[in-house]
Formats: sequence, structure tokens, C-alpha cells
Amino acid sequence: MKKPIKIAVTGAGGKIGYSLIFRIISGGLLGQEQPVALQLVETPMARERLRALSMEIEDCASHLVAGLEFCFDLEDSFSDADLVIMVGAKPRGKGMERKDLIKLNGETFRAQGQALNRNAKKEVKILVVGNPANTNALVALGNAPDLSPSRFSCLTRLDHNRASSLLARKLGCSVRDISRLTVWGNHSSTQFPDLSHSLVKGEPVIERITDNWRYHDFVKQVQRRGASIIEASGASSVASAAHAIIEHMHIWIHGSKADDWTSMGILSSGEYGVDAGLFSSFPVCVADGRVKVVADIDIDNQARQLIDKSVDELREERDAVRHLLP
Ligand code: NAX
Repeated sequence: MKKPIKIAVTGAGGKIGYSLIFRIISGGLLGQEQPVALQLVETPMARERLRALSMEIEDCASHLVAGLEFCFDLEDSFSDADLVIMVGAKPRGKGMERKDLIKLNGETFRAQGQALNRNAKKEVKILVVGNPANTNALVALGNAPDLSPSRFSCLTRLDHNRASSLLARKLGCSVRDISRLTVWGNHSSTQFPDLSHSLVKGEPVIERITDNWRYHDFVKQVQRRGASIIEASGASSVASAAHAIIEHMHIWIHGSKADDWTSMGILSSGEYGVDAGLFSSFPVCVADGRVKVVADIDIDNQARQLIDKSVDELREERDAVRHLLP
């Protein structure tokens, strides 16, 4: 049997955690031959929920579970973790403004970034999911000076999947026929899902749709998809978020498909006019665990404006957490 891979999941006792953990222990992330040791990181208030979760994990009798520990203290969190999935975050409370939530969760990610710096392996892969995901990733990275920025990413694969699925429905094809779709910017209602370079069965998508649809209706629908789910169910996406987390990590570990790319939130080095030092979603290719922004994509005027709007929001978020950055 292979040596177990240690996976720390924060917020494991929440809704996404409940879907994600069972995907991991059934081999959805690392396959049927790779055992996993889970470290579930939560607040003490979730102790009983984790106790119930651990009983359910035991009752799955999965041959892949080589270890299971709970962590309620940041002192011990992320110790020797190979993969860290940071889902835990506080939801926006009644009367709370977005900038209050950014600050509140920023404090959490500062402390967690410091714990990552102390305890995680240097070659760890860290995915931030908890919102505001891009800015939380920025705060965690800023407080982990001994870890390379290349170890951090944030989730925009759910937005990518939403865009891909919507386009496939529009064209009456399978999502497998679609490639080279990009989500730019923030994981928020300013994100820009971009079809300018997308292909359907190898042919340009823009030959089959109008500019009006791709810059207006399509963009709005993808941007509002999370809100539509909240309107319909009263809660944010759960299973599709867990699915996107699995895909994001799978691609990071095993690489992206030849002739295609994915969308991932990573630290900008100034590519495509996104300020260096912001976490933004980009089109990326992954090989041997290394993430590279796809080069030389043309950006037309309409796309430029939409990207800039999202980058403006990322700057505002960064300014709201400046005091948490060194
Ligand atoms: P839940 O409220 O069900 O679960 C959150 C869990 O995090 C709770 O169990 C809570 O106890 C725990 N938690 C809070 N603070 C913590 C801390 N300091 N340390 C450890 N655990 C902590 O939310 P859920 O539906 O699971 O969503 C989790 C987060 O994912 C939210 O911030 C949500 O907005 C975000 N999402 C991000 C997405 C993305 O694409 N980036 C999509 C899905 C989701 O909306």
C-alpha cells in the first residue's frame, strides 16, 4: 500500500465539507490505490458535528482512510499536510456589509496563513474556497512568508463549470465538446466568463453565438448563478462546489488536458493587466504540478472593460485587508 497523503480540510463540519469528504474517501480525488489521512480543522462549536461526521466516515468502511484526526486549535493545524482545502469561513450575517465580512474572514485567514507557515510541508498545495476566496488567499499567502506563492490557489472552477454547462446547453452539445473557456477576475458577481477563444468540437464558439449573448446574457447568467441557487434553495451551492474542488485539485495534481486550459485563482505577476500581487482567476495550463498562465490571448475592448471591473473590485478588497498583510 502507498504512503498516505495527508489532506487537511478546514470547515469540514459544514455543508461543503459534508459533500467533499465522502468524495475524497471514495477515491474521487486520488484514485483507488492512494490512501489518505484526513485532518479536519474546525471551530470548537462544530465538535459534535465532527463526531457525527467521523462516525459516518467509519461507517463507509473505506479502505482508503488511513488516518482521521480533528483539529480545533490552529497550533496543530496543517501539520505535515500535503494538500490543504480551506473551506471554513463565516457566512455574511444579518446587517453585515461585504467589507465587514472581508475583514472578519481576513482575520481567520491571517491566523491560518501563519499556521500554514509553521506547520505545512513546503511543497503543500493549498486551495482557498471560503469567501471572499481571492482575498482570503491573498491574506493567507501574505502571512506565510516561508511558502512559495505557487503553493496557493483559490477556487474559480465552479464558475468555469457553470459557464461550460450553460454554453453546452445553448449550443446543444456535450460539455466534452467545449474547450478553452476562461473565467477572469474575482469569484464574485464581477467575474468575467469569457468565450472569446473557446472552441466547440475544435471550431470557434464565436461563430455560433452573438456578441450580445456572450457579453451580456451569458455573462450575467454565470455571474448570477450562485445567487439563483440561493434564491431557489435558501443556501449556497454545496455539491457542485465540492465537485469543483475535486476537479481543481485533480487538475493541479495530475495536469490539465492537452489542447485545453482551466480557470484558477492564482497570484498575479501582472499578466493581462491584472495588478501584480492580486489573486485573480486566469486561464491556466498545469503540468507536473506547475501552474502556468496561458500566454498571448487577445483581449478585445469589451473583454478589457469586464476584466478591469473585476480587478477594480479585487483592489478594493485588498485595500480592506491591507492591515492584515505584512
Ligand atoms: P457552512 O456554513 O455550511 O460551513 C462552514 C464551516 O466552516 C462551518 O462548519 C464552520 O464551523 C466552519 N468554520 C468557520 N470558521 C472557521 C475557522 N476559523 N476554522 C475552521 N472552520 C471554520 O458553509 P459552506 O456551505 O460549507 O461554505 C463554505 C464557504 O465556501 C463559504 O465561505 C462559501 O461562501 C464558500 N463558497 C465558495 C465557493 C467558491 O467557488 N469559491 C463556492 C461555494 C461556496 O459558496
